[in-house]
Amino acid sequence: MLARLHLVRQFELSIISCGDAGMELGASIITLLKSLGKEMHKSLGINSGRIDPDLDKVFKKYVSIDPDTGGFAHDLTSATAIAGSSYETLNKSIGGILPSKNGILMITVGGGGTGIASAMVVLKILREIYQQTPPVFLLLPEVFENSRVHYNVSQFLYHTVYSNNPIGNPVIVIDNKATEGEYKEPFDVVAKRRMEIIPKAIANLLYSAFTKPRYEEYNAEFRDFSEVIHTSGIGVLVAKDLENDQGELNLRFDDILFDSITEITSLPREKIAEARKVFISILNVDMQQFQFTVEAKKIKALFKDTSPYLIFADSEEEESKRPTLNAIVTGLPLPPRVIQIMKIARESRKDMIFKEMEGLEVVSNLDTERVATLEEEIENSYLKYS
Ligand SMILES: Nc1nc2c(ncn2[C@@H]2O[C@H](COP(=O)(O)OP(=O)(O)OP(=O)(O)O)[C@@H](O)[C@H]2O)c(=O)[nH]1
Ligand SMILES: [Mg+2]
Repeated sequence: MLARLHLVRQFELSIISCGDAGMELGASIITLLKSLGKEMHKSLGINSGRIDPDLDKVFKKYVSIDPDTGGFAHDLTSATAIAGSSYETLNKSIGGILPSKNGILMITVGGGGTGIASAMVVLKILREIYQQTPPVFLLLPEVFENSRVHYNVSQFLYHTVYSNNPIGNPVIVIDNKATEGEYKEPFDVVAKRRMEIIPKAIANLLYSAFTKPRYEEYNAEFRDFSEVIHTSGIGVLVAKDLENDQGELNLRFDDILFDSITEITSLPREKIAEARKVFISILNVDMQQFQFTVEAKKIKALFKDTSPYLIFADSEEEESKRPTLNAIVTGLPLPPRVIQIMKIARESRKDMIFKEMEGLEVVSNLDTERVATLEEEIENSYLKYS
């Protein structure tokens, strides 16, 4: 195989983080990248309430859509009305943080009222004024969380991905749902762990995309990463340690990757193989050439319509150089996990949803009948895949 020339570009990333969870994720990504020697110069935090001094140090710009409220208790109706009135303020701040043509812009958000409402305004501004539809990293709620959060996330996914005329941003979902190994742990422990693992995975992926590969044959880079995260539809973020607590390595990359995506999406293997784009970074693995070649080939053979971009690299972390596999897989068939969230939202909030929709500016152009049949439609379209 002919190795192409690997160009290590200048690192240029802008991030817009909405709501408490979105800002926490964004702040950790920025801080981690800085510790890896990749400084970000353009970032915007959006929240309600006054700025948290610790976060203020991290974000270059901050907008509060309502300084007098500490949050909207996940209420999308009130948050949407207020976020909409911040259109001009947000527009000014967004104009100042956009990256150049070669840079990457990304958005982070959780399912709260402030986060989802302001993210919807941000996406509107980016599309209307700047003709951009950057990727959104969306934190999905655990199944027993407040139904409002499920409703917010459903609304967001509907408008960005599933409606007849979607805004069109790729949505890369990251999940609060406990994995098999986590079911016995309390939710706050799992939730806290997510806030550590997710930013770390995103930082690692970005770091890899902008760094020199260890092997020239597996030399995924910035433009591949950019292509993958800009592929429309639903994507997932994979974050796996390859070493267990006893220091044993698991090098079955294909199983690790597929099991992890199955856990997040509930999609079966053959459906995951239909993903349109895949970027995989394997960091800090020290192994014989023939082994990684075999493993890499296995991964490449597993995806039907795409050949994954793959990079083996070393991080510049000072303390622990843990072997890790991180990936972003985009353009997936409709994940059952998304249907589950829409179902929870609909079952518990059907009446509320219709009442709320009457007052919602952002969704006022929604066809209510269509929303009512959305779940059924989605299930039917899912049948194709099951
Ligand atoms: N894993 C994890 N998830 C969190 C955490 N905080 C919030 N979330 C997720 O984000 C959702 C709530 O979003 P927030 O970001 O707190 O809400 P907000 O955007 O500030 O909006 P308000 O409702 O107005 O406060 C929760 O239902 C969780 O799913 C956290 O510390 N860890
Ligand atoms: Mg909040």
